Amino acid sequence: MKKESTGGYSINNLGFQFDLQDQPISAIDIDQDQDIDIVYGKYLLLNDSVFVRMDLFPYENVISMDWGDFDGDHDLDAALLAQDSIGNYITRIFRNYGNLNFTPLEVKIQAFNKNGFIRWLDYNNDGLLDLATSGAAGVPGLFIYVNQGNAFLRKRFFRVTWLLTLVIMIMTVILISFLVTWSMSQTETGITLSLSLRQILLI
Ligand SMILES: [Ca+2]
Ligand SMILES: [Ca+2]
Ligand SMILES: [Ca+2]
Repeated sequence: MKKESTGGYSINNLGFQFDLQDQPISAIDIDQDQDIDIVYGKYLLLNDSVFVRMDLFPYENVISMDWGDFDGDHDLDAALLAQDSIGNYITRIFRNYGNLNFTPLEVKIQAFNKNGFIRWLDYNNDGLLDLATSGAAGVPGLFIYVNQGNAFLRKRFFRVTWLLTLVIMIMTVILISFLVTWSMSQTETGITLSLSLRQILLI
């Protein structure tokens, strides 16, 4: 491990080289030994006096990753957006069974065809972590998978296009109201002019 010092920080080069330089980084105590470990993309750097690198997830490119105890068993589970070796985009929950055993859940989760983002959050404040993902499956969207307990997740989703449609509808209503008002004012002006002309002619 190389060390250098700069501006109050000391830099430790862990000495690892990776194929990709833009992978998400997490710092968690994955083996619960009180030492913080590092997850970089698909790799685990296990902190065991020195960092030991090992494969953790079966993907080449991890796009977004988050950790949360969605099943309440006091260990952190992973949610990933990733690409496999042939470029397929995958959204997956990996349940932590301990001893570095992470197993993908058989939960149908939206697969995207572009980059996205993933986060655990308690969407409905019921104490169970839900999963929020953004991505594009035809059109960009935000999806929330509501944790029903017993490791069962149900999908709900909000499409960006719905909001766009609502904005277009509101703007259309405003435009029609404006046109009707303008048309009525034109009609009233025409009547006024007509009456004025008639009055003039009568005079
Ligand atoms: Ca550890
Ligand atoms: Ca857990
Ligand atoms: Ca919840």
